[in-house]
Amino acid sequence: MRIVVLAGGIGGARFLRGLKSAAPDADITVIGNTGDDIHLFGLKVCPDLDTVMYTLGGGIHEEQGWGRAGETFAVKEELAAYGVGPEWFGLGDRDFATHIVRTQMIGAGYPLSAVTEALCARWQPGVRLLPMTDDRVETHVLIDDPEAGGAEGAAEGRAPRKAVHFQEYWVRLRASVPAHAVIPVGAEQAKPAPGVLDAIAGADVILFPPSNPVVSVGTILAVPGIREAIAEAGVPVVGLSPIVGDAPVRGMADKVLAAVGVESTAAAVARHYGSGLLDGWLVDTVDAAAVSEVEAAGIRCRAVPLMMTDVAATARMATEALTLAEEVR
Ligand code: GDP
Ligand code: FO1
Ligand code: CA
Repeated sequence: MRIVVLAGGIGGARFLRGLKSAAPDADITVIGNTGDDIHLFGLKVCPDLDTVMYTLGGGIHEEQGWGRAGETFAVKEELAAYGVGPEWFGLGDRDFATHIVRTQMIGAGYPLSAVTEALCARWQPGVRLLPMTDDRVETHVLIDDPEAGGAEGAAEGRAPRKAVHFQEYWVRLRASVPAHAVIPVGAEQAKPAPGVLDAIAGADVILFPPSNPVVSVGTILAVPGIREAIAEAGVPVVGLSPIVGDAPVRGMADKVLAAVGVESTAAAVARHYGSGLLDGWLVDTVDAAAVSEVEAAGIRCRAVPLMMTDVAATARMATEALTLAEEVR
């Protein structure tokens, strides 16, 4: 069975570990979000690709969910001693090596997809990991800026606003201020990476893990051609809710969902994807009351436990998703 999964970072990576356990013989292609990518210290950092690679390859910091296990921060401390920041982004020494290899290969002319394949040759994630695009896409978040616009902006009735990189919104600001808009800068001009559209067209089933619907799955769908290919693949598309009990299990999905005018409920996220894209949707048992609302929107829905507490529980979620896919096929 050929399974295509659209993945962000932690939610996507943990789900994939369960999926691999539930379907050990499946041929799994992961289309990874690169909108979180950031250039720091001259290096290209791809948090979501690395989170998937390290998690499936056994190198992840388990409790944290991102970055390397057994990490040290000598380089970060030395940079800080030179007064070179940003000090708010924690790049560890082991992780730095990944970004150095990646940046070196890109400088030598390799596309990100080829670089990712080379990095995965070491980690052996057991899936084919493709970036959504080889082109540069950077998610920015529009926030209030009391220092900009000044009297002129205020006189015109304009709220002074500024765009910050998604990592600045999340890691520096901890999503503590409202997000007015989420902009995947460069997405409109981006092309799907080699292999992405072929994987979708050749899939037997397409899964949306419990990844962030706006800044992970939403960004992948913003690359022209990907949403269309999924809708036209003619195979079951099944998603799992990252919202449990009207709140994200972790992270800032509530903030970025508000920015796109979507309530933080399992049903609202299903309706946001829509029946044109989604055939099936899993909500957590605490959200069982949402099932009828989702089905009324033309999406087959089941309530099952959706907490990824360990690999066995996550494998049961993956099995439920594949079972629902067979039901809607
Ligand atoms: P990120 O890039 O690291 O933010 O990871 P993803 O976008 O792949 O996934 C983030 C989403 O995973 C968040 O919105 C969380 O609510 C969701 N999530 C994390 N752990 C769980 C879990 O155990 N169950 C469910 N249903 N969602 C989860
Ligand atoms: N998340 C944090 O909360 N603080 C950090 O300092 C941080 C550093 C970091 C470095 C490499 C990497 O791959 C991920 C890192 N993350 C950090 C996680 C990252 O911001 C998130 O996983 C996602 O991009 C959010 O979707
Ligand atoms: Ca992410």
